[in-house]
Formats: sequence, C-alpha cells, structure tokens
Amino acid sequence: MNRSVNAAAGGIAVDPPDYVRHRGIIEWVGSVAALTRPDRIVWADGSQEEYDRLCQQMVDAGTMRRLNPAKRPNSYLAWSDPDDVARVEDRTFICSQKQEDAGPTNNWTEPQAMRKTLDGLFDGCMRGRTLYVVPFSMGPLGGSISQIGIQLTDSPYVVVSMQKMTRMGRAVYDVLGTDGRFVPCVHSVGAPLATGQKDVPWPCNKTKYIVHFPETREIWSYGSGYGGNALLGKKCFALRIASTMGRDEGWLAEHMLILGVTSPQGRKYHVAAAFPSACGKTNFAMLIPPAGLAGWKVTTIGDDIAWVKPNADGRWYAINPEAGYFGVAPGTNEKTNKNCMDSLSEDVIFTNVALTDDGDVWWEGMTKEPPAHLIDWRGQDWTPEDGKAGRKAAHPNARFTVSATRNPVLDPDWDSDDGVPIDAFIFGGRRSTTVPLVTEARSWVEGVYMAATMGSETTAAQAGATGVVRRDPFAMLPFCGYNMAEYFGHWLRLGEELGAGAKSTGVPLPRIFCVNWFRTDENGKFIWPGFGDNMRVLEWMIGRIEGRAGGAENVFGVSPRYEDLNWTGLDFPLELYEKIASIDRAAWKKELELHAEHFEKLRNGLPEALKQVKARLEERIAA
Ligand code: TSX
Ligand code: MN
Repeated sequence: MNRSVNAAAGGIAVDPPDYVRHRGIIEWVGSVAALTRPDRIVWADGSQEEYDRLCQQMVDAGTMRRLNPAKRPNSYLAWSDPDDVARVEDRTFICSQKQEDAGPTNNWTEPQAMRKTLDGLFDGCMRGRTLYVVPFSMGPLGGSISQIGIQLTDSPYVVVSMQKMTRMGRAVYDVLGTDGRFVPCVHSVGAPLATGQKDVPWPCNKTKYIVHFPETREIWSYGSGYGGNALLGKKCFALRIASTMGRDEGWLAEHMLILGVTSPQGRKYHVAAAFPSACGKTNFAMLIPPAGLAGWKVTTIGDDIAWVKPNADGRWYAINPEAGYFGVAPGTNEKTNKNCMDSLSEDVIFTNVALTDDGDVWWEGMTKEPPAHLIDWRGQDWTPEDGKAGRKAAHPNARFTVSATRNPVLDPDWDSDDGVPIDAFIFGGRRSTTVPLVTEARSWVEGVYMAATMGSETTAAQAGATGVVRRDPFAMLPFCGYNMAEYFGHWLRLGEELGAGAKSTGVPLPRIFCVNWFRTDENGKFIWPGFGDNMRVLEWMIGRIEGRAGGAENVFGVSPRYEDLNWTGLDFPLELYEKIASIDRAAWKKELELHAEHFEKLRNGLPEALKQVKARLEERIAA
C-alpha cells in the first residue's frame, strides 16, 4: 500500500489486502476515511470466521444477544434504538441535477448543496469506530444482469446483515478486476465516539439522510442503522439507483417477488409480482398449494426485488439481486407461511422481536397464545396483560434476516447467472371493494395502466386513517429513483420494443394481471381465503398463458367466470364468488375519478397512451 493513500486517509492505514487490485476503490476508501476519521479500516472478506467474530463482538457490546442454541442455533437478536425502527421516507432524497428528473413523488435537493450538507455531517463521523469495506454483488457473481457495490460502513450489524442479504465477500474483487464498475455506498450511523467514551448498544443519530445521486450512481446514508436505511444494497441500490440504470440502459428494476410455478404436467412458468407493503409478498413467494391442487408446485426465486432484462431470444429474464430475506416477522406463523417459519429455524438475525424466557424469539401472530412472560423489543418485562392493554411485545416492523438458502422451497434456478424467463407480471393491492379477485389486462398498455393506478387501503398498523386508498404505482412510489411519469413511459416503451420483436421471434409478451385478495363483506370480514388458495388464481393465469382457461370480459379486463376456476377441495359457493368478482359500475366511476386525481399529480411527462386508456375505460363504464 503506498504512502500517499495512507496520508490522504488522514494518517490511518488504508492497507488493502493483496486481492484488491482496483486503484479506484483504494483511493475512494482513502478519501472517505480522510473525511470520516475512523480509528481503523477493516476490509471485510465475507468469511464465516469474520461473521462469527463480528457477532461475538456485538454480543459483548450489548448490540445483540445470542439465542438459545438448542432452540435457535447460530441465531441472534438485536434491539434497535426506539427511534430507529423503519425506513425514513421523509429523509430520503433523489439528488438529480434537475428537479423534474426526480419527479413530484421524490424529495429533491440540488446536488451541490446536498454534497455540502453531507460533507458537514460525515466530517469526523466515524471517530472512535471501525470503517468496514464491504464488497457485494447484487445478483449472481459475474452474472449477466448483476451489478457490484461497495459499502463503507461503521456498523458491524450492517456487515453481518449484508453477508446474509447479498453475495458479499472477497470474490467480488475478482469480478471487478482493476477497473470494473461499482456503485459506491457510504454509510455511517452518525455517532462518533470521543476518546474513552462508552458506546451505546444501538448507535444512531436523530438527524437522518438517505441520499441518492442518480447521475453519478452514488449512495450516502447517515444517522440510521436500520434495514433499508442502512443495508444500502437493497432499496437504495437495487431499486432507486438500479431503476435509473434500467431507464438509461433498457431494463427494469422492480419491487417484485419472483416465483416459479410448475404444473402437474411438469411445465414450469415464472411470474413476477408487485404488491405494496402489508399485502403478504413473502407469503405469496413461498405459497404452499392446497391439497385440492395436488401436483402444482411453487418455488421462490425472490421475495422483494426483481431485475428484468430483455434478452436476444425475445423474452424477459429476471434475477433476484438479493441473496436473503429481510422480512417482517409479526403475522408470520405456521399457517400463514410454513416455509418461512422453516427458513427461520437456524442461522437468523432477528431485530426488534421479543425474547422468551428460554432464550428464543416471539412476535405477535407467531402463536395463538402468547407466552406467559417475555422481554419486549425495548428490553422491558411483558405479560399477556400488557398485550391486552395494547402494548406490543415485538415492534410491528420487527424483522428477520436470513439467507435465501435456508428456504425449503428455494427455486433450483434462483442463482442462475442469466435469470429466469418471465411469463407474467402480477400487480396487487389491498382493496376492500371495487377491484375484483383477478383480471387479465387486454393489452400491454392496459396492463401498464393497471399497475400505474394500483392502490392499497391503509391498515391499522400504518399511520393515518384506515381504509383510505393510497396510490402506489407498481408498488414503486418510495423506490423509483426518477420521475414516476417517465417510469410509466419506460414500461410502455420496453413493451413496444419487445412486442415488435415478438413478431419475429413468435415469443409473446409477458401477460399482465391485477389481483386483490382483500375484498370484505358487509361485516368487514375477508371473503377470499387467500394464502394457499391463491394457487387457484395462479392456475387460472397459467391456463390463460397456455390458451386453455376461459374468462369473461368486463370494463377492466378479462376475469374468470365461476366455472373457470378450479374449486377442488374448497367449499366456496357462487354467491361468495360474485362478491369478490363483481364489477360495480358506480364504484368504478368513483375509482376513475380517483385515477384522475392521481394522474393530475403526475401530469408532467405522463404518457398520452395512459390518458387514452383512461378515456376508453370511462366510455366502457358509461356504456
Ligand atoms: O399474505 C397474505 N396473503 C397472500 C398469501 C399468499 N395475507 C396476509 C397479509 C398481511 C401481511 C393475507 N391476508 C391474504 C393473502 O392472500 N389474505 C388475507 C386476508 C385473510 C386473513 C385471514 C383469513 C382469510 C383471509 N382467514 C382466517 O383468518 C381463518
Ligand atoms: Mn419491499
């Protein structure tokens, strides 16, 4: 390591290992160290030894506790600062040169001004701490759709989490070579330590900034150690920065799970599905078909993010850029998601769930009856009486972090270099009225319209009034790194290009479907059983793709008639089906007025084709 880099790093040794041959990285680490002034720099290698050592260090520091190895082998529980429990959307910025490129749905600050703010915040912010250099690949190492990132962080919790959530480790440097492209990600919890100052279990700062520079493909995150704020490969890179890359390079970065469906005849299909939060994405990604549909198999490629690229053969291929699941624990149980519960049997990092007296974990909805005594996520004694009084043992946004390889239904192609071919896109939301169980779009542009107008009703667990429809186009509202209206245009353009190509290859475009598992009856009870029975909807979709399944056209698209669905093993009478499949013209008239309000907010750059679809829908409803 040459002296000039060490000097530039503020006098501390940068000392990259021999296997790091990328001068750009070495110099960048030196410059960030010179700004943030850590006590030392550690080049993370992704080894098991490193993981075990950092976990032990955090156990000693009180950040994590080791769970009972007889109950939950190799697993840990971390409790965060009570003010650092979720993503901070109001502190998230897209700093493009022009404000219109961030669009009306993102916070924007002029990049030079933001850089000045960050320079001030990061100045000396790692004093007394270690700067870890974390190399990671989003997607299979060296894969054709994959991208590389390097995260600099002063949080050991982030280092071990990145090891579960990404392909992290020294092999990344072999892919990068001496000059490969990478996304620089700088992260600090923003809690420097004075000489001799004792650390707290979960250092963070009241001031938080989650900043993206889309043009230079950089991420700077300050003040939080939690989830999407701190694991920069996830929302920041794989969605916000990657969506911008995709716009510029002709591909898609989507907030979608990817699953494989194999028919009883052994034919395999792949679908990618976008849902807003609190719709059960991870449950859908790990769905277990009901007994009546024996022979169908569902396998997981991903549970949160999909990168989709058109291929020379005329199809779209998708990868899961992640390598693990950072999922919401509350509500997960043997009934809602047995495969997920099995994934959590060992080698897990839990955050903000409750601790049982025998050194295991518990959260609301894990078992019908809570244990007689717990330590809650804030470290306080908890009994079922507290639960009845409304005090939760686990934070509602408590999480598990686990490698995908723990999933018993992990798809054999989940790590395939070139991804899996996508046969259908599904868009869903939580709607108690109006939107039917399932509808196939009549065309690509009508499918894009469905996705662009999708919305979800707020639940009690979320902020604000319940039952209000919030538009969350493509489930990308907090995650699109550029102008949302332009993003709709990107989807339309890719469809046109692929559709044109399809004429020569004979490969059709992926189908687009809209689903809603959440219609309720007069008493507010869910009508559709959901969960495994959603396989009936998937089966119908496959039937449509294969040209077998029937349906009936309505104003919105094509939906199955009662007789078009497979009811084997489920007693679900026609009267109930009508309640979840009906189209109420008056409700749709109101719905389209809400679409108009939504489009008004996105009017700058809104594609003409979507306005035309809306006009056609209005005519149909009036007819
Ligand atoms: O994940 C869900 N899915 C998708 C599963 C593959 N959830 C949970 C959402 C919160 C994260 C659902 N909740 C689904 C669903 O399909 N449907 C519902 C509504 C519902 C809730 C409970 C029951 C039925 C439907 N039944 C009983 O409680 C017995
Ligand atoms: Mn998500």
